[in-house]
Amino acid sequence: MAGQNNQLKLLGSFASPFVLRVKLALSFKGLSYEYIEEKDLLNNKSELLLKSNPVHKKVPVLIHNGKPVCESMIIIQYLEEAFADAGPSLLPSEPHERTVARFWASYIDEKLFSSFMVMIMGKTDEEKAEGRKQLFAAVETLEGALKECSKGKPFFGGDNIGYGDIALGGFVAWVKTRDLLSGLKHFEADKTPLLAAWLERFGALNKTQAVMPDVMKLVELSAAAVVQAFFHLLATRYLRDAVCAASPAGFAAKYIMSVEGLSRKVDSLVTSHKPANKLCGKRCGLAAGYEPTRLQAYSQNERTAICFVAPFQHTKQKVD
Ligand SMILES: N[C@@H](CCC(=O)N[C@@H](CS)C(=O)NCC(=O)O)C(=O)O
Repeated sequence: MAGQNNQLKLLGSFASPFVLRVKLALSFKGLSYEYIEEKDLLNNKSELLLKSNPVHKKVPVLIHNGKPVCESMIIIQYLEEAFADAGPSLLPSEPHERTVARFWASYIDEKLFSSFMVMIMGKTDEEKAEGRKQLFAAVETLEGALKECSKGKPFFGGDNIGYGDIALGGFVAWVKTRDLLSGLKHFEADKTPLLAAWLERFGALNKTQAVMPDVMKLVELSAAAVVQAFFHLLATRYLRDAVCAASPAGFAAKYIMSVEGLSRKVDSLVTSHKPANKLCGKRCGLAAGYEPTRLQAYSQNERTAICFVAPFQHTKQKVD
């Protein structure tokens, strides 16, 4: 445990896979720390973050006795060295095996994460499709890596969690979120059986569950981003008036729109509700408290419709 002379603080953001890596490592090593959430990472970084990571201005930052350490995998290496006696060792002691573990961790960032980002943030549908293709290719390569590193044992680190498990483990919550949103399995049991089993096994560990973010919160965050992007498309100048709140119940449900003038752009906003599931057309507004099972926003001008159907899927279609 970090004692009085070993004060640890972690600057983070709950949805960040990189922050999750550090939380996982601290959890497996049994180190206690103070967690400080960046409240508005994208628009208003805290003084402490700017001071602690002036180069990248990103989380995670680990502050050990006042000294900051930045970059998730560098933080893991630091924890290994500074707290060598705490918990299991995450890096193998044999130099070549150590290097192999570092190689795959860097592959996860360079190939897996970058193609994942293209898949969700790509500017065009083609770009996103290319991202998805590259992601699935990277996952297949990683299946081979797991086979090589684990040597038939459950984890990249063998019998215990290791450096590769932490590197990939940061993404577990987002893999599950994307599975829910897309209806796809990113680690498929028939194509990448080792990774599919790893995902379940890793996610089920107590020390993982202790720090894993709530997947439903990530789903809601994603759905809120989709809705915002859509309304940005439709009504850029009204975006600041559109408030999108997500339901804790599951489907990103309660859209409270105080959107004056949106009717000029969105011609109909149609919802159907539980339990009667009856269609009730509403112009430009959903009252707080609804739990829509289906939400459709339709724009004559843009000739597009976006449709959110519980649970968690959305489709965007051209309309005639
Ligand atoms: N390579 C970095 C990536 C860290 C990173 O991208 N952090 C994001 C949160 S997921 C961030 O702080 N973004 C703020 C920004 O881009 O301004 C690491 O491994 O720590």
